[in-house]
Formats: sequence, C-alpha cells, structure tokens
Amino acid sequence: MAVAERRFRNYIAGEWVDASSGEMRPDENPADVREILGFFPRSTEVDVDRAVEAAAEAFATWRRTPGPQRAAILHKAANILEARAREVGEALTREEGKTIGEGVGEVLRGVQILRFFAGEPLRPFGEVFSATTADTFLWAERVPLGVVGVITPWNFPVAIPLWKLAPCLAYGNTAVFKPAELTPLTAHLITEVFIEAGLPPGVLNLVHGPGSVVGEAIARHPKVTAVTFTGSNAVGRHLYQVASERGAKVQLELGGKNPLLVADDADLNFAVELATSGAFRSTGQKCTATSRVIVLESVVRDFTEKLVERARSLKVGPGMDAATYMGPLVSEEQRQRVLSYIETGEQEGARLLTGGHELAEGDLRYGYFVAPTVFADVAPGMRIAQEEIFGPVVGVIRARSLEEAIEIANGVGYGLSASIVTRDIRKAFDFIRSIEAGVVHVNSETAGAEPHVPFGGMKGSSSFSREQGRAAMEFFTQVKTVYLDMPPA
Ligand code: UN1
Repeated sequence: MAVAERRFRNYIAGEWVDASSGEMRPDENPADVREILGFFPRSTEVDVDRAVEAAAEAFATWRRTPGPQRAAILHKAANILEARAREVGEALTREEGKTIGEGVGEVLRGVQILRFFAGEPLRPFGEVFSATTADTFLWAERVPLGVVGVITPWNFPVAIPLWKLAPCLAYGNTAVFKPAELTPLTAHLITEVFIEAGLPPGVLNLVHGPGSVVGEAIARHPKVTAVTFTGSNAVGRHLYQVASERGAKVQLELGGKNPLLVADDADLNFAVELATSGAFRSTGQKCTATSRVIVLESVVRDFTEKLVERARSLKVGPGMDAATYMGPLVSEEQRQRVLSYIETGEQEGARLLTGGHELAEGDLRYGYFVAPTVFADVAPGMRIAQEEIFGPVVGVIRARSLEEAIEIANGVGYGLSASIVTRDIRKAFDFIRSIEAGVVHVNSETAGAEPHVPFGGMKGSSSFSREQGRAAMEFFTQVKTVYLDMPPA
C-alpha cells in the first residue's frame, strides 16, 4: 500500500508538525491486521495547548471574516471532498471496517453536510424586535463561541467530524479537532480537504492521540469555550463534568438501545429487511443501530424464523470485497466486548439462535469478525436488552400488545432512535406520541439521518441539544442582544 510506513503529523497553526512526545501509533486495518495504514502521533497536553493557542489567535480574524467568504471555503471543501470520494471512502473502509458502499456513501453524505452548512453563513442569524422607545433599534444576533473542542468517534469517522466541524466553522468559530485513535487517517484526509479549500491557518487544528490525554486536555483547557463530543456514555459524562465545571458549553451525543417494533399487521419480509439492515449494517456499530426488535406475539415466531434465515445468509468479510454485507468489528477490544455480551445473554437465559461466535476461516482469521447474532426470548430487563452492545447482536422481545411493546421500548435509559413497522395509521400515531426517542421512524430502519434536519436523542442518549440542520446553530453560537439608541440631538 502506498501509505504504508507513512508517518503522519498533527496540523497546528497552519503547519504539519510532529507531536511533542515523538511517540507514534500504528493504524491497522481491522479486516486484515497485516495491513498498517500509517503511523499517527500520540500527542500530549503540550500539543493541545499549542493547538488551542493557535485556534484562539485565529478566532480574532475568522469571526470577522464575512459570511460569504466562509461559505465559499465550505463550498470548495464540498467539491474537493466529492472529487476525492472514492479515495476517502476506501481509507474509511480500510481503517474502520465498514463496507466500501457504506464508506463511499458516508463520504458523499459528508459532501451534503458541507453543502448545507456552506449555506448557513448566507441565511438569517438573528431577529429584530420593536422597542419601547421610538429611536431604539433592537436586535438579537447569533455570534460565535470561540475555540471549540471537537471530539469524535471511530464509527462515522467522516460524517460525524463534518457535521460538527462544518457548523463550527460556518458560524465563525475555530476548532481543535481530536479524532478517535482508531480512525486517524480519515481525519487527516478531512483536514487536507479543508486546507486545500483555503481555510486560513489556525482555524482548524488537528491533534491526534488518546482520549484520556488529548480529549481530557481539550476539556480542561481554559481557552476552549465549548466541547462537542460523540462517543461512549462513560467518556461523555466525564468530559461533561470536567468541561462544564469550568463553565464551558458542552454537547454530548451518546449511545442508544434502539427498538424496532413489529406490529401484528406488518409485512414480515419488509420488517426483517429493516431489522437486518438496522442491526448488521456497519457491523452494528452505530449509535442508531437496531439492538432490540419488539414483536407482537401473534407474529413473533414467523418473524424470528425469517430473521434468523436472513442473518445466516449475510456475507461477512472485508469491506473492500464488493460482495460483503457486513465487515469486521473495529478492534480486538470491541470484539471482546461483543463476545462478552453474547456470553452474558446466554447466561441470562436468552436463546441464541444464530451467530454468537468469531469467524476465523481462511483470511478472516486476520480480522475481527463476529457472525451476525440473533437472540430470541429476550426479557426486557436483561443486560443485553438494556445496555448498548455496539456490535452485530440483536435481541427479539415478545410483546402481548402495542401498549406493552411501547412500554418495553421506553423501559431503557436511552432514547435515541426508534421505529415501528405497521400499515395501521392509528398504531403509527400511538407510537409517535408515546415513544421516548429523539428520532422516530415509521416503516424505515432505526439508523440513518438526513443532513439537514435535527439529530439527537432523549434521556441518556444526549445532552438535550441537537446536531445537524439549523439546530446546530443553537450549540455553535450564542446570542448577543443589541440596543442601539440615537444619541441626543
Ligand atoms: C446514522 O444512523 O446514520 O454515532 C447516524 C452514531 C450516530 C450517528 C448515526 N451519532 O452512530
């Protein structure tokens, strides 16, 4: 591979620079660990401090850069990324593991995100009010926050950084970007795209390294005004505490335990397809993945049989192979976590119908493969029905009525996405009204998100604020209210 042995760097104040530690970490292909995609710096607090200082300095100019100029840079970034979609998509597949269709698809989604946010500096960003005195001009405008820490996960290593960075920069903030250690190459490529688009030095700074050091230093840095994070609950809650303690604004997008309800009138083949895609696409490594299928008892037997048959038919292999439906887990640690949940499910008394084991035949032994796994007879209180597994494991739960199904659906600490499969509009409305989820689907899978509409969860899945679309403005700006009065004549 062309990039093998390549040593990558951080990007700070408009320069590619080595990390102060001098330490590097290999970026491996989870479908075949014999392939190393490059070596990436393990940065420290010192590097974070440099990046934050650069971002703080650049903010003074960037905030005053006219909106149309910021818009032009984001448009250019969209076009550059579009032209490089295949290359970036391949890098994504090689370092994260999802299929090449999903990889290139994610990059194209990133292009759409950039295009939407390129429009934002050209749209209204305030309101005009009447005042109680005749000669007062009174308005409230949205102004940027300052330096924003952007901490992102490995599972959507292009889309999530872009749906944070694009609004961050569009609204006039500068950024310190800390990508997941497992997916540094896509972060490098995204940064290259912004540089080529003409982003001035210091506006976007990339710092690679472990969350416990780099993420922590970003959250603690007094000059970081806001932190946006997508990732695990444990890390998110910790960062929230650390950053909000010192008065920073924090946005969290965390896990999910997303249910797909199958009503007794549902087309079962269609329901199986939605469950399969929701549970096994991206190897179940989406916060929006379907991890519980709650099925009305009159159809549970037929549905489960069909789901098992479908799960067994899925082709598992390297994402670069065009025939593959499901790639590997992202790392050995994630594979062990998933296998341990499978063991827990069996101990809890759930019935393992298919999968439940590693796949290591032939060249698969070089990757982190686990078979698509279906459990039946899952009880709502079991750990596998309550905790986020983040892998290709789905549990079928039986319900006696729609009310009971909704109660089970709501009986978890998360509330990200939820879906129902039904032809009955009354059932659909009951579900929409009662479900505790930030994203609700009727007759579509639990995963997926349009780039121009609000995205985020209820309950333990987020910190109430929403990402994407115009909702992003809420987090990435603050309000300045201006009373402009005429001086005495
Ligand atoms: C999607 O379902 O396509 O980390 C988006 C995640 C979510 C994004 C899901 N924040 O999986």
